[in-house]
Amino acid sequence: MRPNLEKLEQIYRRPLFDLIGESRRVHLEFWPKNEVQLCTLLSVKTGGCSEDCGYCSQSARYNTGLERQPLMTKDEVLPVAQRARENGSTRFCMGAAWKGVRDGEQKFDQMLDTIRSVSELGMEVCVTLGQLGDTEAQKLKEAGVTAYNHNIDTSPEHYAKIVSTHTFQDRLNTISSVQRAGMSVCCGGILGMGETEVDRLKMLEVLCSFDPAPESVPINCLMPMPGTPLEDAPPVDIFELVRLIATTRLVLPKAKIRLSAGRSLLSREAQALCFFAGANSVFYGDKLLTAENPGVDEDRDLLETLNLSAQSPYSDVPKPACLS
Ligand code: SAM
Ligand code: DTB
Ligand code: SF4
Repeated sequence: MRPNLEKLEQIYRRPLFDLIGESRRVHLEFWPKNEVQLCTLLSVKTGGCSEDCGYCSQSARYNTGLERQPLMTKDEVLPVAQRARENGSTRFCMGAAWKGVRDGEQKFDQMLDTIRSVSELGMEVCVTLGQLGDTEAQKLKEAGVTAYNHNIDTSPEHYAKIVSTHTFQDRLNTISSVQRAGMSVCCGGILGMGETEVDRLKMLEVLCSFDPAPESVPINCLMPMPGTPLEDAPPVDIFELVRLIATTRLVLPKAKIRLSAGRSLLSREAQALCFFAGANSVFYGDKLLTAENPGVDEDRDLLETLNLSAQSPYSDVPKPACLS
């Protein structure tokens, strides 16, 4: 389904209980098992980024007090990935504070080497390294990347108010390279950057135009970072978040919808409503890239209370002992 803005608005503006009732029905049709995908994030290169994304603690343009960390070695990354797997994560996502990567660069070769080793652990491997072209995408795919995360973050119109060092079209070009290489696309955005609800639906309209459709859609709520232009942005209204999740579930029924950054700012009840409306994936582990996330124990307790279980990626990968 490729809904236009008018159709998306019609869905989004339905009475709340009609909307989430319908999204729950569709959710159960495509995802009948009451499961949530657990993904662990690791920032493999932190801070000092050339870009000026107004929400990001890692931009070198702002004094955010963040300590920079150079690219982690394979030997540093592997134990973290192993622990994530033992904790029940089925997707491991490595993020780097880069504008992008180019074939031939030492840092790209180092990443490829790390990816090859991580992919042997049997988890889905996702990376988010910024801009890339066809050659880089092909090499990442060959190294074992299953999904590439590259968010469009907001509407095409609002994007230029948040970032000036690259364009919305640059983001789309990278996504096209990822698709040509045959990797899954993980693409979503951030709520709470001063955009309107219509901007959010315009972002969703773009996501719906992707061919193939995005395999996963992270929905982040802005975590205001001290020192960034958006440090004082007000929190996202929970019912607006729930409406967007429900609308996304209805128009992208097969996507994993990841309740992403900002979960530590939501109550257990608010998160429950998001899962009911169609979210079926989270970042799992005490830390996102630089910001905090609910603790593993807290999340285990929440999932148990809501009778949700961890989703397995490939049926032939044995479940870690702690979950069997
Ligand atoms: N540098 C790469 C890029 O920009 O694609 C990868 C890392 S970047 C930190 C990945 C995504 O994290 C961003 O596109 C944005 O959606 C999300 N993000 C970053 N800072 C955030 C914040 N303060 N609150 C919510 N989401 C954030
Ligand atoms: C995504 O959509 N959210 C993640 C992941 N993709 C890379 C990143 C969230 C970052 C939150 C802020 C931080 O930790 O600095
Ligand atoms: Fe750099 Fe990515 Fe942060 Fe933008 S979002 S400043 S590209 S790390």
